[in-house]
Amino acid sequence: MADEVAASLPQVLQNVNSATDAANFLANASGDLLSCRAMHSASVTAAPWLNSANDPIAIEKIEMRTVRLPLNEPFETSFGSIDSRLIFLVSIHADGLTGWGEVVAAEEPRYSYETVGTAQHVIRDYLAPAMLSQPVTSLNDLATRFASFRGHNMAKAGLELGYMDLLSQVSNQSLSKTIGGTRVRIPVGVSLGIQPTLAQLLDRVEKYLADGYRRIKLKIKPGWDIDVVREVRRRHPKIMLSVDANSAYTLSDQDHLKQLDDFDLLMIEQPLNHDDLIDHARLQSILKTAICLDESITGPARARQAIELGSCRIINIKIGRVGGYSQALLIHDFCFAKGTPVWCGGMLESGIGRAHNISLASLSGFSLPGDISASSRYFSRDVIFPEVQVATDGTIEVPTQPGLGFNADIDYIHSHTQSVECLEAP
Ligand code: OSB
Ligand code: MG
Repeated sequence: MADEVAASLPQVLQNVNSATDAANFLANASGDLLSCRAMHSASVTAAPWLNSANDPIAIEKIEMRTVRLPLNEPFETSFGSIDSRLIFLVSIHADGLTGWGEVVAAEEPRYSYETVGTAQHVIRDYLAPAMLSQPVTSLNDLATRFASFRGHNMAKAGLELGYMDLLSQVSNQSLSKTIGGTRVRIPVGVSLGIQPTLAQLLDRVEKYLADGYRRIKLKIKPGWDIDVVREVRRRHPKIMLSVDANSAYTLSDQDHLKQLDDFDLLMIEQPLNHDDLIDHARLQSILKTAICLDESITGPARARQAIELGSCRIINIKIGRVGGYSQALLIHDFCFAKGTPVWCGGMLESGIGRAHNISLASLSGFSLPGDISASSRYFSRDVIFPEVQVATDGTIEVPTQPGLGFNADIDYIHSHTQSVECLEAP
């Protein structure tokens, strides 16, 4: 098994040779994972995203832009319902090229403490000046500059995304290839919000299964859980089915949650508090079903702790939540070495964030279907062309063109823009 894992690891990730190496790697890092990883990989030339073989990139301008897109249908979770998405795009300009990124923060601090407003502030006043102060030599260089600012992972990630699109264009290779991705197509699932009625939910399930999606995830909350899941499972005995509670329960609900063990679920995502690991470990010890952590995994150290404590058996990686590609790659490497399956979560991204998720999910460790749906699942028109499409076998093709592999639809973006702010090199 270990050999199999090693054999399928891309060259760029082979600097983590075993689970023990990976564990030491994260344990020793205590607060400075990046420099640790940089040291570790100093001799690995096939890691352009860490220590770039390219000339340093002198960023001339960073543009922050908000764009409001209506959602095809309201999206309801245990923390509320939204019917439009304020998309926060960043573009990074250098040498006549533009790299695109997305800050996935929402308007209100419900899923995370970050909001569009806090991210604008932190990028404007701290991260952009750090990025513009001198040419960026590598992803590691950028991440090291950002590491001196605490938290605000979605803000950091937005800029790392834009930088990685730009770096891939400069290197004339796909983003997937730049980060060591190996998959040519990625399997995907769909996340279904809480519906007004069970009949409407059952309709949605039918529709997305007919579209080919490989896994159905149901949002749950107290009052919309056991009976709903029982009925979906009764009608679809064989499908890959999971649930996501977005922290709607406490440990005192353990007997209630234990009933979910009857439905052969792939996982129960984030049942307990958003920053908890301890109670999840207690819950996992009494559940047959795997717990998957989303909100609680805010970075590589938390991923290591969650696995060591037995807080979960599966990890959801969102580039925004963990602070960018630098951190997502570390978590991926670690989980891969430990044999913990990971999958790529979603944040109702526009096509820009969605395209980055596709590249991330092309890494070998992403063995479970991601929450990466077609553009049309959320938006009647997306900000990129071509749109993201899901084939009838429930997979999305990983682009091979240089950079993101999708084009920003500038006219459409401009027509829906709410605010623009330009940050320039001194
Ligand atoms: O918990 O995974 C989540 C959307 C917004 C915030 C948090 C979550 C979600 C989703 C939808 O479940 C995933 C997607 O399709 O983008
Ligand atoms: Mg979730």
